[in-house]
Amino acid sequence: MHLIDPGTAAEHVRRAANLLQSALGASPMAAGRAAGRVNLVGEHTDYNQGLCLPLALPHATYTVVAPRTDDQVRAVSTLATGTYTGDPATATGWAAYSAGVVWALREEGIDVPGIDMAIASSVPVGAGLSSSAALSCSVAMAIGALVGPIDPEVMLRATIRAEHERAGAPTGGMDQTVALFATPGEALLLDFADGTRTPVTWAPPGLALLVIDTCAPHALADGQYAARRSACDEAAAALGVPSLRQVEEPALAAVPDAWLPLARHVVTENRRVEELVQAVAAGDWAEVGALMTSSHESLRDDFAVSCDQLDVAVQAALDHGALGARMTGGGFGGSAIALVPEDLVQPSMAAVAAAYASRHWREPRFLRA
Ligand code: GAF
Repeated sequence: MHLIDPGTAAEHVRRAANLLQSALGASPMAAGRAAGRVNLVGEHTDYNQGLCLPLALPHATYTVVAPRTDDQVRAVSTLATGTYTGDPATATGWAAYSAGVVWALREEGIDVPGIDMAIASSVPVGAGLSSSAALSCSVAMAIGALVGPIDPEVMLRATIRAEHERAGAPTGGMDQTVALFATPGEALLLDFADGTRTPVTWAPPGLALLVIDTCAPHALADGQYAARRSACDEAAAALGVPSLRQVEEPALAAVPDAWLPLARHVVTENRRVEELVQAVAAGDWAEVGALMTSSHESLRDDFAVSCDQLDVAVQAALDHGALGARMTGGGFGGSAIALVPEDLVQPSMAAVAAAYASRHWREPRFLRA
C-alpha cells in the first residue's frame, strides 16, 4: 500500500518543459506552481459567506508558458490527450481551466499575448482535491511570471471567473484562494463575509493527515453542487437575511422544514470551524478529531453530499484508530481525510482498502497532507 508521491518542483517543471518542446515546438519562458488542497473543516460554507479552513497539499500543478505572436492559445497536459488550440474565449472542459484563464485575465484588463502552455501535475484529478483550481492558478502564476507581476487578487478573480463562466461550475472561491495564498505548514482560516485570511499553524504532533481518494466518480458541474448552492440562497431569502452566515443557531427553529437540514449544516459548520481553530491553538487533538467527525455527520445527514464510499472510508479509519475523519471538498465522491497516529497510518490504509475490496469497489488511493 503506497502513498502518492508529490515529486519535486524541478521534476514536474522539467516534464512540462519537455512536453512544451515536443508537442508544441516552443521553449518555456516562465513557470507557475499552485497546490491542491484538503479542507480541514468548513464545507459548503464559502458560498454562504461562511468560514472554512483549507490546507495546501504538497501535491501541486506546474505550468510552463511561452508567448505567441497571435492571440490564440495552445495547451497540452501530461494528464490529457490531445492539444487544445483556439480562442481562449470559447474554451470549455479542462481547457476552461487553462486557456480560459487567458480569457479571464484579459477580461480583468491584463494584457496577455497568445500563449503556448504545457502542464504537469501530481494532484490526482477528479479526487476532490482541487485539481481544477491548482491548474487554473498555476496558469495564472505562470502568466504573471511571463508578463510582469499580476496582483494576486486579480488572479483570484480571474481564476474564479474561468471556473464560473467558462467551465460552468458555480463554486465558492475556497479552492482558488488556498491555491494562491496558502503557505506550507499553515492552514488558512477564510472568512467569506469580510474576506479575511488568517494563517493557522497546522503541526499535529505524532499525527498524520491521511487523504483517502475514494476513486468514486465526482463532478462539480453536474448540477448537484449548483442545486445545493441555490437552495441555500432560497433558505436565506426565506429568512430575510443576505446569507445563511447571518443566521444564529437559535433562529434555526424558524426555518421552514424544506430548508432546515441545509441551513442547520451551514450554521453548525461555521461554529465547528471556530471551535476547531480554538482546539488547534489549545493542542486538543482529540477535540479536533471529534469536530472533523461531526462535520462529516452533518454533511452526510443534513447536507446530503456524502456517498457510500466516503462513509465507509470515514468509518474504517475511525474503527482503526483515527482521532477523526470526514469527507473533504464538494463531496458526491472525491476524498476523505483522517487524523491518524503515525503508527496507525499503514493499518488504517489497509483497513480502508479491505473494506472497499469486500464491497467490490475500485481500490482507493492514498496521500498525505
Ligand atoms: C468545492 C468548491 F469548489 C468550493 O468552492 C467549496 O464550495 C467546496 O466544494 C465545498 O466546501 O471544492
